[in-house]
Amino acid sequence: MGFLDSKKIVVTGVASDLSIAFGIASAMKREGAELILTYQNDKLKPRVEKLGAKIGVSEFLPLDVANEEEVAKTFEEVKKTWGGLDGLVHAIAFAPREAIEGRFLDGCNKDSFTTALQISAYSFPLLMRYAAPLMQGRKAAALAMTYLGAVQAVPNYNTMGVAKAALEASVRYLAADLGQDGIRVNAVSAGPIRTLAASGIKDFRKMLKGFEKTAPLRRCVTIEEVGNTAAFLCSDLASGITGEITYVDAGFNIFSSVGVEEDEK
Ligand code: 0WD
Repeated sequence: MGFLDSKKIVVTGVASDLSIAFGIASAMKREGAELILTYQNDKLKPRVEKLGAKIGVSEFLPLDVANEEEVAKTFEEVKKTWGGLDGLVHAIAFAPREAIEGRFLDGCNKDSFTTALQISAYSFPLLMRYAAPLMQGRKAAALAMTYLGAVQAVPNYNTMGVAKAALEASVRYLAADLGQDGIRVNAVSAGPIRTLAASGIKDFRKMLKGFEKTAPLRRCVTIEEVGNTAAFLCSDLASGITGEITYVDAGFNIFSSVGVEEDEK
């Protein structure tokens, strides 16, 4: 018996075995959930199918959040397959390279800003527009992935930080809106983890080193730890929690290094 037994959950954003979404899917599967994994394009399809097979998942659907027609079709397929939906995991982010390096204003133009906001933030309410009708009356839950750069100015994170702020606000507005339908909406704010997306952020390694020195637990977090928290938040164990941003970051966000000598940091 797992705490997600008989829950039917769509997980987006599995791109490699380092992906946070892979940690989430593994934890959810272990706790008894039935999963559909989505893949962004045909090139990624075989890779996602292989990763699914590793954890006993055999249902896959295409989903590029830049294409609303495809989003609509994907949820039609979910309806055909399951009749309804108990959970949705949004683990998707993208920003053009110039928007996640150097000085904020140098890389922030109309195109990079619009793309980052569309793919990384708007996509969550977009998915929920199609998912929510399938989630009615089922104690369903949705979850998004965010980062500290939403609430603090983190070097190089730049326009992605603006997108994550919009994503976190969307979590609260969706929670307020969908609570009356019994749908909960939360986010996990994870500490930095080396993944494909993270490798696009300038000086990411340096960030990891600084993080390990400063975080109260003196280490980084793993996709397994994020996965366990995500599984809990999507389960009935978290039935009283909605609209929350839960930090899984070894305590980094609560600590201020003001007053710590430079060589101790
Ligand atoms: O340190 C980190 N890695 C953190 C990541 C710390 C805190 C939060 N996050 C967030 C990310 O911002 C993202 O929202 O977690 C989520 C998952 O990120 P990840 O696991 O770090 O990244 P990755 O394994 O690269 O998966 C993100 C995936 C894409 O992978 P690639 O590497 O191919 O860009 O997002 C998907 C894609 O599979 N994706 C899309 N899916 C559908 N439609 C789209 C799209 N248009 N664009 C990207």
